Amino acid sequence: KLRALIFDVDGTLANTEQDGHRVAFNRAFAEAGYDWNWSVSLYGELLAVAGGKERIRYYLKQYRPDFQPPANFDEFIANLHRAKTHHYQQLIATGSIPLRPGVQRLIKAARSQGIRLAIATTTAPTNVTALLQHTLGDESPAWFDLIAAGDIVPAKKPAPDIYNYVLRQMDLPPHDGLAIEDSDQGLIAAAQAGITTLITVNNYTKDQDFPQAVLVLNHLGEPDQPFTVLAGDAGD
Ligand code: XBP
Ligand code: MG
Repeated sequence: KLRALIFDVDGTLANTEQDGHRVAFNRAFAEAGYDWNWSVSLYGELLAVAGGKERIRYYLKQYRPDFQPPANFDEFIANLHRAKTHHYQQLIATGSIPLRPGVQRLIKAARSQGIRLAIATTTAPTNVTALLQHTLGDESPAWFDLIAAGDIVPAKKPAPDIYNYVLRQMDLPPHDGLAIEDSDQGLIAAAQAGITTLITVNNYTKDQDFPQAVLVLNHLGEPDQPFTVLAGDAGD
């Protein structure tokens, strides 16, 4: 029996990457005096690494081989990332990034049927509450039994750690939950934790492969905007 929905955030609840996180990274870099500008297509490549701090490190190593890392490199990255989080929250506060189709409907339907809700994401916890509050209202973070986010586990997706953490904290057997993800890395994380996973693709993930997904949709759908099944069995 389905007892819980476990949502990914970025790319799943909302298309936050291109116009949210990417822009926030660029603002933080410019503010710190660096000419590192992440284009829409470069950012697509950088999304191979989950986690903002991890992504900045990867970028410097792969694309800025001449960059001389300061002695306190961890602190340097943490400071840049803190500035990025600040810019991200300012962007979210403008309300320019809406929830994807069907997200609000599904969350409300689950609540009314007593299905538990949780979040399993790589992004910082404050980014999750900011997005929920600006799209679903100030009370909405409390609708979730658990918001598992960011550095709460040492290994980010595609490691299963964040999903295992959610299962443990909710005392939930994996087969009682359904994960909703948008990316191959999120799918690998959830599947390794033994959780059935539904994928809703977006522009950054539409060409990825989702062999372990129970269902792949273009989005979750609304009455006036039906979803399309891209792979899997809609269960007739
Ligand atoms: C997506 C990510 C995050 C965001 C940036 O996470 O990989 O790193 O791109 O957020 P998910 P931070 O799809 O699991 O929600 O800079 O806060 O890491
Ligand atoms: Mg995602």
